[in-house]
Amino acid sequence: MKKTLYVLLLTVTLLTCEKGKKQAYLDLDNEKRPNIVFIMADDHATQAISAYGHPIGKLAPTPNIDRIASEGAIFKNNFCTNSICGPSRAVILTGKHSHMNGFRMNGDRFDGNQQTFPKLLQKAGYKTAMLGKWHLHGFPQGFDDWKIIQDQGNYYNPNFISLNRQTQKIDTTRIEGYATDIITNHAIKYLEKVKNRKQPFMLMVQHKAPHRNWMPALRHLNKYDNVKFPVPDTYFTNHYGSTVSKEQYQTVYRDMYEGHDLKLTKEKGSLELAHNPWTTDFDRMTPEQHKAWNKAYQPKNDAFHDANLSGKDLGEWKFQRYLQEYMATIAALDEGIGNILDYLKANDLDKNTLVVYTTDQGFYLGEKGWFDKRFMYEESLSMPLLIKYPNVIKPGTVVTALTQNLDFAETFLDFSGVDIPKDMQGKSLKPLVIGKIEPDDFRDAIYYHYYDFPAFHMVKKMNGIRTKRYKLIHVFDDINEWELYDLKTDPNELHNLINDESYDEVEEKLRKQLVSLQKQYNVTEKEFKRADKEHIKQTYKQFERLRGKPLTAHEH
Ligand code: SGN
Ligand code: CA
Repeated sequence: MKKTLYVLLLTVTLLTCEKGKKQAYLDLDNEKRPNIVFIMADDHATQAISAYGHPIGKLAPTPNIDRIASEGAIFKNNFCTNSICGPSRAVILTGKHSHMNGFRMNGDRFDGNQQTFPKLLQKAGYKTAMLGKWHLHGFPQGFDDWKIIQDQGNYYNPNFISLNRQTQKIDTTRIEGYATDIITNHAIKYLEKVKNRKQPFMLMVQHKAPHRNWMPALRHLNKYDNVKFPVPDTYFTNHYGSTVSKEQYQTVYRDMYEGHDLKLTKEKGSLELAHNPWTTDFDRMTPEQHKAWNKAYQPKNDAFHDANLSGKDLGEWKFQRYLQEYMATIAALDEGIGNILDYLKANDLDKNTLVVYTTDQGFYLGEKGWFDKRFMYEESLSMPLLIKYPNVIKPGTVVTALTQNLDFAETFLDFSGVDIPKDMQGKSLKPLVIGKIEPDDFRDAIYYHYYDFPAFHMVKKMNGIRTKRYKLIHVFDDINEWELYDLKTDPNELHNLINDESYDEVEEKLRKQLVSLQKQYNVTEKEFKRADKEHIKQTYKQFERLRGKPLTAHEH
């Protein structure tokens, strides 16, 4: 009897403790459905977010983005399925790989009639809104409110497109100001509108920043002029062992257009931009904005002309100008996120709102000599992901499991108590962030598939698999080459081990895993279609011509 009583008492105590613990961080059952604020940048590298601890991020901190990590969770192994803008957005909306949602590369058109998580949330009673960069062509569906920037959009005085509810016609309006600030203001206005509603809301805030060609806000034009960013060890490299790496057109010191990308002038004393192959924001600026720009840039451009750099010095100078502008463009983004977080808190919305920060894919900040994305190497495969949801996600949570943008839709549905459709291909991250599943039990490997060739930067089509330790890449268009990397011994992916016999067993296992993932995700032969040879040749020529003549002769 005594013993039974003891066991009963123990059980009750354990249950109470377990319940207490659950109430603190684990149990959502009694919670109201959360609002969701999904904030997404464009091309924001993890190296450039101080919460990720990279030396670049430390030199140009992002304190507001970091708040999401310190108040919630940071994902250390989050990856995209296809490292390019439109496709990543389509994967996020649908929870399906590119070949299943039909948006394989930027030129494609998103079939807006298909199932997306905003539509499912809307059906479940959420108010939904989409503000900022859409980049899927066509107009957003599944949103009660939307206002999007036209195509890639502009940093200065951008055009916004929205639906006029009265006339049912599309309105295009030029809004004066800086894109990041305008999008932030739209977001805050939206929060103001919905804050007292009973219905939960899901707001997508999608910035243009820090997409090429990097243009900071006027108040930040000189922000990092005196900061010297660390030049990556791999900045000057001959890409031994990787043809696809050799044949790209995204090398900082060869492919950045002097005027367009680096904002250099033709010569000392001149205000006229050097090589600038297509029109940019400068044509949209008001005379006052242009004046402020020139005032900030002319002294530094003149100093550049005086220095008369060449060779590696010029290459390193270009790296500094690139990083200074890229990081200064991020400054307004971080401020805007701070404003949104402050607004949520001041209006008592923070407790019941899940805030997410991410971007469409990773980006090179000079690693391997590059800018842009597309490759399956770490810098462009990785995606930042930070999530906070007070009282549910424990502050300071670090998630090391292999996760993907493929999982976002499922995660939002799960947190909102909406059934995850069977045809979605990712997995909810909810059990991971609330500590209900061990990182190693979540997923063994991720699948990657890139299609956008021949196109900007000439990165050939490739697919592959990444496990916790290894990466196997198959470049299947133009050439037919396999690459194998051991991320533990070679984190910079400089030594292709595909012909190293000591890795034969690893390779065999990875090839099998790749085949099985392709089966699991329904990847058929059709996805390996190669481009026409003549078309490839002509596109190489077209981009070769666009490279223009560098200001000072330099070769590497
Ligand atoms: C533009 C950029 C490219 C970039 C693509 C795709 N050139 O064409 O550098 O790779 O967008 O970017 S630019 O000089 O016009 O900026 S994406 O993020 O939209 O996929
Ligand atoms: Ca992008």
